[in-house]
Amino acid sequence: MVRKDFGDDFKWGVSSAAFQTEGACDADGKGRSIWDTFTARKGKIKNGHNAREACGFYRHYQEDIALIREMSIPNFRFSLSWSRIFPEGIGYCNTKGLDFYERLIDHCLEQGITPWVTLYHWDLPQALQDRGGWTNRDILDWLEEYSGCVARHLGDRVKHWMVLNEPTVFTGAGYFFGLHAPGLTGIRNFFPAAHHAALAMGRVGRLLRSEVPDAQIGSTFSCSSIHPASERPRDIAAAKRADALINRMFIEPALGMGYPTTDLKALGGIERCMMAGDDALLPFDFDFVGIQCYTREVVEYSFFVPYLQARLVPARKRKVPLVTAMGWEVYPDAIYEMIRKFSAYPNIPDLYITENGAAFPDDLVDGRVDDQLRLRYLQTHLEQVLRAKQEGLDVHGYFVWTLTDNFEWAEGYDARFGLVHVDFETQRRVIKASGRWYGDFLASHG
Ligand code: GCO
Repeated sequence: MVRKDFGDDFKWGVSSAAFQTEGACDADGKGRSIWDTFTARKGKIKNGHNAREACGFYRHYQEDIALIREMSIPNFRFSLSWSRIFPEGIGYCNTKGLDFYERLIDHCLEQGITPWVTLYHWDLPQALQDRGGWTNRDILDWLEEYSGCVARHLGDRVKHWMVLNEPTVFTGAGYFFGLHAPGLTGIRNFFPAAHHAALAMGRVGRLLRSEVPDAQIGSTFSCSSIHPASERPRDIAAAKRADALINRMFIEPALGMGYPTTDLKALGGIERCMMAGDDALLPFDFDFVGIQCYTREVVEYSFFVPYLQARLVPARKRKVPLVTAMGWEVYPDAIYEMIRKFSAYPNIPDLYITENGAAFPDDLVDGRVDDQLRLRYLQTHLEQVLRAKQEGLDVHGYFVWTLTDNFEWAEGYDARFGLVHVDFETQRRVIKASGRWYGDFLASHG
């Protein structure tokens, strides 16, 4: 497998997110986000870690862009911190915060790296959460104010935009399970948050299209290949419900198909959050869809799980040959299966893999990290992307998650996903063997 096999137009990149990397949590007038609040709460993050410093990307961005260049990676996906730009979420715009992104984007472009910007990667301004956050329909206006401002300032240079990162995860983990910020639980919070997130994609998509008419506009979706635990009809039906929730709930309304309520009756509740005319506001003709796939899930029927009546059988219990530090099964076919699944939608726009990667425990020995498991993970997943491409499926790019080891949400700093190792005491960076491999792969034109 060589780079050329993917074609000359295929977009290669690496992805990251503001809260996980920037640190500088109150520098230059930045406001607090729900993740600043959540990480300060006892028992929410493994080992009590927080992201006040993270990888110090706010100060080290030039060094990190030099690493991207060193690895010959042509595209860099990162997110903007809303509360850096609007400390209170709306109203006063903090030019120092905006200036940081101006510098970052200019520096990318000077170095020949194309910036891909995610508007919302989970760090909602706390001031807006105090007014209900995603459960309040006003979020659509708030998000529009912020997005319009950044599109007007950065749209002359940024031509690839993503509205949301993984709505399933931030509404599910943040507003149903309480495992992520803002730590709310129950369908009372989840359904309105989810419906507003679904509406946000269309609302902001239309805004970006008018502010930056020559931009490519997308949004990103988490997905996992879903396999029933057995051939028993009740496991097959359980897998179908899990698929509706995990893979279909946000992409289908965006494509104009509505929520997948036929296969997951419990989702009916979300329709009670709908106002007259919402049906027409949910769809948007995105230029691209980012799919983010790491693993598969095996699903069995469970009487005890409310609403879903299904549960995921943990990889460790299934005795699979290899799991990552997140406890996720290494199952490269999943990414192929997901490209197939998304390609099958009749009106699907261009597909990109906007995230794929793996956390493994790394050892820094004599200034090197020989992370063969991660290297192999990336190779085998890319082979599956190539397989999809060779079968004529429409996939246009691949972005590794992630550039540097960083703050992995509730897992803190233990789960290292980077192509680049970070010593969080000294902020020293070392390109791992996997990063060297990716760099050599990209530099050799086959
Ligand atoms: C996510 C994010 C990333 C994660 C990555 C590994 O979707 O969870 O986009 O922020 O760090 O997926 O879990």
